[in-house]
Amino acid sequence: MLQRVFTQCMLRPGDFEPVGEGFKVVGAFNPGAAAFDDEVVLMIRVVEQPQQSRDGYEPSPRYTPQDGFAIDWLDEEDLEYYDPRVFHARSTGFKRLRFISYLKVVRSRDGKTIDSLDGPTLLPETPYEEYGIEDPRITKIGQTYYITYVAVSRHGVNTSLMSTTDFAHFKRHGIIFPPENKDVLLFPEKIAGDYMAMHRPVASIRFRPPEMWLARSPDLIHWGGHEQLLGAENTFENSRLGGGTPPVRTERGWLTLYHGSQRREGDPGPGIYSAGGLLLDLQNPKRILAQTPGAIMTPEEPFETTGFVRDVVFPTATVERDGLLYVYYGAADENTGVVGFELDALMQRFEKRADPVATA
Ligand code: MAN
Repeated sequence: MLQRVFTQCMLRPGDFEPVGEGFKVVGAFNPGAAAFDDEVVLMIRVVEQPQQSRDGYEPSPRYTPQDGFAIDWLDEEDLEYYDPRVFHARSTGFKRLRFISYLKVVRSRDGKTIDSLDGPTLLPETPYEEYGIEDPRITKIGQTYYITYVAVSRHGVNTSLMSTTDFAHFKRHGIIFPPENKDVLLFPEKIAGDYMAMHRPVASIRFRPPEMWLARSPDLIHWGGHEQLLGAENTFENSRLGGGTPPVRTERGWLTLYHGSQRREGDPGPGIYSAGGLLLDLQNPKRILAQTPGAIMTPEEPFETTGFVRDVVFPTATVERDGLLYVYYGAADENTGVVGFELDALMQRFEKRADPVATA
């Protein structure tokens, strides 16, 4: 592991009041983050669960602007319970989420502690968001902050886009990657004439664990030129792998951290989530120039090992401050953390790949 200069748990569910009547907050994690004025602005995924119970049934929430928070009651006898995040219905093979997520803007002056919790709350708006909006990633392009986020509904799990210049007013641009696609990270500038994104399609006919892909766009809305970037190669990512932090320009290439999940022997539930790093060619990000040979960050602290889903560190943003890379991340699908790494020490960790192009 890479030595952490500091680790700070910034937010826990108890820091937030629920928005849904009769709901409780069970998560405040997977933050988008960006330097804005002299501060760090974070967009937190806040997660709520219904408090009501009914004998023989389990509640699965949804939200629409017309009806507000609503609950569907699922027959307990039809459900399997191996994942704390979802119910699996035996009769249909379909899933429902056990919670609902939305986004909340908070601010920090020192990048480690929260000064203000009273930023805007962004709730689901469209039928494609009725089961929640999750996992925002922020990239500044020109003077605009673009936010990719995961939107969940009966139609599947897609990635949508919104933008802002002030973190007070947000414009929604709709779906940019249809179901199922998550972990979409925008590059901060055009490359060879196109905007670029990393994305993570999830196939239902699977030959390998999910992989990271690249795509290009003339306008951030229409995406094509899809190419595979990276598949699982290390043990820590043998169950799944996906983009983590939006790429930032360094002299040696685009620096981005990604997450991998390692399955536990004989356990169908979520695995152990750790993080690794990539350096991509500045002119042609399809070329992986270097990779950390294993994970640089793995669950260690109690707020990372114990929570809604145990053993998760899930990096979602980086901000550079005084030679340190501040890495913002979700911990145990419950809390928001930040670690500081020496940027130099991180860069020394990267190893050249034998063949930068062949990743299949
Ligand atoms: C997975 C997890 C959950 C998330 C759903 C839908 O089950 O990442 O946290 O809510 O997918 O995106």
